[in-house]
Amino acid sequence: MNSLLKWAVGLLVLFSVLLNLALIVGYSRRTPTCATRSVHAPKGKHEARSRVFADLSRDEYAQVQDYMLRQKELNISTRQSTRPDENFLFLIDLRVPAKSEVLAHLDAHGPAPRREATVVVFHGSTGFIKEYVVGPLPKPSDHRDVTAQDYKAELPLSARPVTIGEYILIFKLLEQRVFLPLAKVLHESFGADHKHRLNAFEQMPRGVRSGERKTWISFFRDQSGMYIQPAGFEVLLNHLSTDPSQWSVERLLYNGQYFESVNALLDAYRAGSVQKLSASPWEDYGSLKPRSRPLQVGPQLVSPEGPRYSVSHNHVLYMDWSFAFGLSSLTGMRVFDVRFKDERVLYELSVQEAMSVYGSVTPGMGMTKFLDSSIGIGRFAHELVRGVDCPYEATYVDTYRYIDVAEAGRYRNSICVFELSLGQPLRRHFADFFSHSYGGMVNSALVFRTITAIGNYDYMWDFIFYQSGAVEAKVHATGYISSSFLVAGSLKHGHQVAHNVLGNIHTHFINFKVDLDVAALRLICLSSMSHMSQLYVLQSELYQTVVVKREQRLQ
Ligand SMILES: *[C@@H]1O[C@H](CO)[C@@H](O)[C@H](O)[C@H]1NC(C)=O
Ligand SMILES: [Cu+2]
Repeated sequence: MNSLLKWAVGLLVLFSVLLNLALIVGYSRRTPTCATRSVHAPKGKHEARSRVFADLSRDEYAQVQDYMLRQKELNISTRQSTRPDENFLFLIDLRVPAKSEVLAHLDAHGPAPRREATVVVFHGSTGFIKEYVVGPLPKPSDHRDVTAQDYKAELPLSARPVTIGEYILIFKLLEQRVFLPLAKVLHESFGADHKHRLNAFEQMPRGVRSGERKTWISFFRDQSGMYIQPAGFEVLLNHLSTDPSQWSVERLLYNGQYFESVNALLDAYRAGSVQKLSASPWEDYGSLKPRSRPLQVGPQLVSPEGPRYSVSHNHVLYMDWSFAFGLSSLTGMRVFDVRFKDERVLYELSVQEAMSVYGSVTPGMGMTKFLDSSIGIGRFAHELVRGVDCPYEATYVDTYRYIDVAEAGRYRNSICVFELSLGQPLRRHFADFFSHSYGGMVNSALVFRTITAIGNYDYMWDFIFYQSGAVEAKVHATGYISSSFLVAGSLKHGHQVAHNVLGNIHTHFINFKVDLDVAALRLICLSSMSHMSQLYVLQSELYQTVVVKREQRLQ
């Protein structure tokens, strides 16, 4: 009897240990239920027909690439190191179907428009850029050249953006024809050597006349925040030819003085007829590491009953709102078929362009007008960091892109969606005259966000859907300012932000496309904003304050 009891107790203990283990393993795998599941079903239904706006999937990119490679007469290469004189498959992106076809599908239950891709090929062998439409997806069977129809002109190869393949050749040229012969100058002037490298940051446009391809390249110390670490050295590279042996360094700027060739600078330096710079120690003032520890964890966003929105494929439901979304590699994020209480209020709201125009006495920054869509805006929508870029509990969406690559890539968590409490009632009244009463309404809004880091700048793009029926398109810029080496006359074009560093004056222009479908909508749209880079090195709160104030004025 005694031994039987012992056995029973032993088995019970073993069973309880196993059960505990199973429960611990089971529960620790679950994410917190309060943020992932909604207590109430969303008001509307997800619209499957919204797929007409969906970006291409990884399979679709591969199908289009395969199709293009099968067209032997096009002789296309997909290597990332493709040379400028070869034919390179640069871009594959969704060809958004015509609005009339989409509306027939959405509203009149017409057939789904043909799903097609836009394909851009740099024909290095013939000297032209071509845009093709390839379809129908998923199994493409034909392509047509739409360059003449879409651009009303032939597009010369010189107008193409610089690809990885061309960068490889540019960096090789700089190494062999600039850094090597000038090693002593660069070491004595900037402390550059094998361990202390100089990085190139190029300016735009690449020339002043149509057909030119000449780029001023400014050099920066290879340290964190290189954009505010300028060395006093810039070169003008002519890289028009598809044969890199024909490229030439046409001018150089050293400490504010111009030279017509590398040899001319060398000779003047040796003869002592140039105002020499002497290397100062490299200081790490551009680091993003916090300067002090935060006091404690800040407030967090919590949805006790789960999210009040729902994301399915490329479609979002939120209270009275619904919309489809996508991300173009070139222009950036976009939403389509935006409905409020089932009524379409916007057919399209999309980012189109982010331009910045700079002033400087130095040629690099002085010439610069960045037209970011020419490099690609959506292309730089990288992973968003939970709890910093978006709230922890936000919904994160992956995107897939094909631009200047050998195969389509996945960009994890590059879009986030969340509902935000606005911290102020939508409306309220407290009656203290005649009678006493109070009525107030909590206010919150849905945020659809991407952040694109285009070189020095990080643009934080928000489309915000308010319960009042308003939509806001908003952008904040952060990251690093663009800077140049301080020379005589520089201070007319900005403010000094560090030793020998000028934060150049500049203006941002931001363009959105708004295709409004009803008159009743209150739409807040920023079309342009400007600011001067003032007395700060990192763009931070101060900068945001400036932007927010301007936004308020525009509203
Ligand atoms: C195709 O392009 C390669 C370079 O990528 C070239 O060597 C070859 O001659 C081309 N073939 C034809 C048929 O044009
Ligand atoms: Cu700026």
